[in-house]
Amino acid sequence: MKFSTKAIHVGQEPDPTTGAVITPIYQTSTYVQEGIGKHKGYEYARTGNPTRTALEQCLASLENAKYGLCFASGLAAEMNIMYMLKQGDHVVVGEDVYGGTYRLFQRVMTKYGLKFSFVDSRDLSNVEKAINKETRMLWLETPTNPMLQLVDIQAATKLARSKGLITVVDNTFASPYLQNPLDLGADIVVHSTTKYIGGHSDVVGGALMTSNTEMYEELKFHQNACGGVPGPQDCFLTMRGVKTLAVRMEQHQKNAMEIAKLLSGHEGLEKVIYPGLADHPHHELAKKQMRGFGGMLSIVVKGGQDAAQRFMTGTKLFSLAESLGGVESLMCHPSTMTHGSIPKEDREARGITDGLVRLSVGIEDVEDLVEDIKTALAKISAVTA
Ligand code: P1T
Repeated sequence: MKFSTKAIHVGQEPDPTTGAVITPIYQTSTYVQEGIGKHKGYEYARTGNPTRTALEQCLASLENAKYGLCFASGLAAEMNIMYMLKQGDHVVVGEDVYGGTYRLFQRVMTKYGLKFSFVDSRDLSNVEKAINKETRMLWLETPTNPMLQLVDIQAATKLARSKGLITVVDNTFASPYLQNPLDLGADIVVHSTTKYIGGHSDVVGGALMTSNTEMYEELKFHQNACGGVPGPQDCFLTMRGVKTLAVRMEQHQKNAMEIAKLLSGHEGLEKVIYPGLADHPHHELAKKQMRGFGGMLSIVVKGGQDAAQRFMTGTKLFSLAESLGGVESLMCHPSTMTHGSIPKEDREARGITDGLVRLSVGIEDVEDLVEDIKTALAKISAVTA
């Protein structure tokens, strides 16, 4: 079965009781048992809920995985993976990750005796050097948030496997429509479903997928034992969103390419970062491991925060807001918003300067988006000229 068909049908057979075409919201916390141990597969809704099961099966199919598990947020999914580790374990992390991921690892998990090395994973020799006898996991994001760097998943997982490490790939930016890390050797893929999978900026959620039965059993045990599960309404909304993922992603990336071309070489900008541009350092890798270049791009505005501010408040359609991947276009200022929890020095060393603006290009009519960006660009150049 092909991607769009899976998104619309897997896990979503008509409801056996009523024939409802759409999986109902099973708004219940518990299920009646006919006798001790005699039930229809569901006992208590933290452990399982049919609306959630449908979403878990659907999302697993989109990542070509055997198993899927859903959570209350992307960070709850990440936390569930952290429960696989124990005191003293070490994780090598590709350093350009979502600020909340950095905060979870560095400010929460270190309290429990886990250790993290943040390295530039574009060069895998940095990963190799950081591995020690306590290392258990390699954690990667690709493309990264917000610098849109790519990591060669196949080469990274080969290295990790040779050292006995679990490889986790956060696939939020690409979405399963554009990239399937498990097919390239990763053990676990994680998503903030709040983003492209949900797609409408109306629900927060997370998911992880794996084909490794042993890992799944452990992760499933922790999902129930630790409890960061989503409610059935949230699962319903996410499933409603995911049905159109393919058509949305096509439009997101078509629009993003147009905007990237418009921005490229503009006198008010220092840099335009989009994997679809031939001058992106990982353009060839993007063509190899992804099926498209996605809807995210970042720019560095000349003139620092003031100029970035003029650009970001000069638009009418692009709204200044955290998050990404919804149908509407958004802009964000990573150094003060999504990556504000990273110390300034570390942030700037990674290129997250005060002039950096991240764009989540929506699926509005591209002509309107182009006009909007042109107006905002005029606001920077009017001052820098
Ligand atoms: O927000 P939540 O659903 O908990 O997902 C966390 C998360 C995980 N991974 C990546 C790559 C992410 O981008 C995020 C959340 N990111 C934003 C809110 C943002 O604006 O970048």
